[in-house]
Amino acid sequence: DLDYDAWLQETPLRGLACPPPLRALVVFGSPSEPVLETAAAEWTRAVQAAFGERPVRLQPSLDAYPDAPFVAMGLVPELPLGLRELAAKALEAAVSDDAYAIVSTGGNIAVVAHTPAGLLYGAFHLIRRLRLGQPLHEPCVSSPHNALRMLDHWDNADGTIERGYAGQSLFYRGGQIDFDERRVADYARLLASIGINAIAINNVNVHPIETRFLTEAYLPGIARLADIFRRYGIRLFLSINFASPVDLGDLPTADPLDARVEAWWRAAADRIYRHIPDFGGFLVKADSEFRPGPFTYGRDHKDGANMLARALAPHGGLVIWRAFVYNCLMDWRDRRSDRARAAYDHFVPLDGLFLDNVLIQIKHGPIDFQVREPVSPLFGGLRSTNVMLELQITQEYTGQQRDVCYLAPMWKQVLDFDTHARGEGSTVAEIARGALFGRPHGGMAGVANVGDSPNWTGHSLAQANLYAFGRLAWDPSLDPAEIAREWAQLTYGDEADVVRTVEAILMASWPAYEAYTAPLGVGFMVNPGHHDGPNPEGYEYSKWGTYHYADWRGIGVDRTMATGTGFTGQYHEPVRSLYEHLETCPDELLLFFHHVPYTHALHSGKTVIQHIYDTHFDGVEAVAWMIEAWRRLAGRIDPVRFERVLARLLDQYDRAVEWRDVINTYFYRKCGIPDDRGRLIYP
Ligand code: BDP
Repeated sequence: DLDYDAWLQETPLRGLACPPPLRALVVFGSPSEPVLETAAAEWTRAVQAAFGERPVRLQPSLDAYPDAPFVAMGLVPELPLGLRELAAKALEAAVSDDAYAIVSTGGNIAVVAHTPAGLLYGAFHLIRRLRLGQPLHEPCVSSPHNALRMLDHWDNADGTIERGYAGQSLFYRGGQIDFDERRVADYARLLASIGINAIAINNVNVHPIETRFLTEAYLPGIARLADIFRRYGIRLFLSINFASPVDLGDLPTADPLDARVEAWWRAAADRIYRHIPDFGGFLVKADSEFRPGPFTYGRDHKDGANMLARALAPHGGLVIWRAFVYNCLMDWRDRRSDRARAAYDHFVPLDGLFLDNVLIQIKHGPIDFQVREPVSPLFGGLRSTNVMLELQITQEYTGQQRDVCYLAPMWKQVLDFDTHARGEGSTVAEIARGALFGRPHGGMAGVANVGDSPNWTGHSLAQANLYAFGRLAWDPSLDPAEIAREWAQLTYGDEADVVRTVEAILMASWPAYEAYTAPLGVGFMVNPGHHDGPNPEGYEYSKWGTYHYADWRGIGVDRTMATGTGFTGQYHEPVRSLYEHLETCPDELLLFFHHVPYTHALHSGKTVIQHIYDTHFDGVEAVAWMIEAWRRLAGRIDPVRFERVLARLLDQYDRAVEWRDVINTYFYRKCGIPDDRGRLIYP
């Protein structure tokens, strides 16, 4: 199954002879360094796959170059003198330990870095060039934008995955740490190849079994997982249950200011580090959606996070504390209570009070991973606190990996969004990495979209989302279309028409999904619980705070300062005014910020209701086009992969039709305004 190799295909490169330097490999560095060995092994494997020839491993020597041309991989201090100077110079400007450079000397190619991890990323870069047919010799230097490039797994010990659409967990079965070592290693190499360097291996909703992960019963198994990821430069994190001291039966309280509780967590941290010396730290969902937290004891998030941070600090561990905190028992009749406000309202008053090894992980939007949301104003609100951007790679609200929905263009908009927190240029990308406010920690986390299905992600095209997440976490300046192209070529080979078509399908997919689902930023309208498929009032009269307020006159949530919930006031100017006023609010977010009559004219010139009708028809047409485009690739993609995607696209068509008809009919019946193209018939 070629899907298993994802973007690291091992098919021979047709019609190419092995370039001479690729016939030999010389590694400069301590041979006992596992990540360095991984780098060498990956390169060797890639060359062998491409040319059927295994590079000869030459013995490094500090005074003489080998006679034959070669590829070198080396840590700067271990390099022979001339090369060392060249390498040091190339890496001069690179601040990160994970940076690498490619330098070329007299026909040879050298991948150089300050750390083994840097070499691993450099090796994968060279592999990418090889598979993309790019010049191998070209000098370059690359340094990751984000220090933390992390995946959050929402895997449960029983093997299920919360919001998982690609089978069962790769790590657990039946309440035990139980995994296929080869599979996990193959997963780790996929992640390393896109620069991922951290992984939280269990769900943020921590159940009784995973609470026991902190005990001797589970730590040896977790340490075996950590061993595998370590070889690929990936540090392991655990999601923890804030009430662990109570739930494990050790203490009567989990009050963060109780000395016994702090001592308990210190002991827990010490125990973990005995098993996993490079353990990353804790990921915490507290006081959110019925999870326990410091509020139970009249304490706040700072008290909770700092207590855990003190336990981890002696070992260099981090606390990643989620900002996804809101009252999930809201009252829809109270227009002033607005879930969108919650994260900012909770965390901004605590700015500056968190310890230096705490990061606040913020979902990109203020609500919950909808197909369209504004960027969370909390990014511009915290100045003296480490933050991290949380994205959802798993397609909970974007088609559940039955529909294709390439999310990189959405993420790119988030990263480029200018908060104006320190004037123009205060982008989320600069804030998340910690640079804008000079913070010691920062990064990006994505909720993983993989499971044990043979192609990792259920929908093969959803692999592109995982790939793009890693590439953007490394370099947010990359263009999503280019990433799509790169992914398509690495995955399906270099036939131009195939690459172009796959890129076009991917790039059309998010707009299409948005078109046939909830309109104009209003969100939700999904079936409660599993969050898939249309249900216009599924959440309208429930407690979760996700309302659209549609009645016979109009729709949308008034979040203005003038007449609404005041949410717009959480943004800096000029963003605040942009969203506050109907005249300037971008169409795609209109219903997120304003309640308007169906006859309100958009900037596009259409009325809201006609826009809804039209986009829903257009969205279905877009899926029909994707099917046609994919079908034209028959015979040019291997049949297994071709049919698998085709089946998903055909299913998507039916789903899009259902969305279209349910949403359009709903609004038609609400307002009675006919479609000006006569496509709706009142039953
Ligand atoms: C929501 C999911 C829920 C998660 C929650 C979270 O529906 O399963 O537990 O987010 O992020 O999107 O904590």
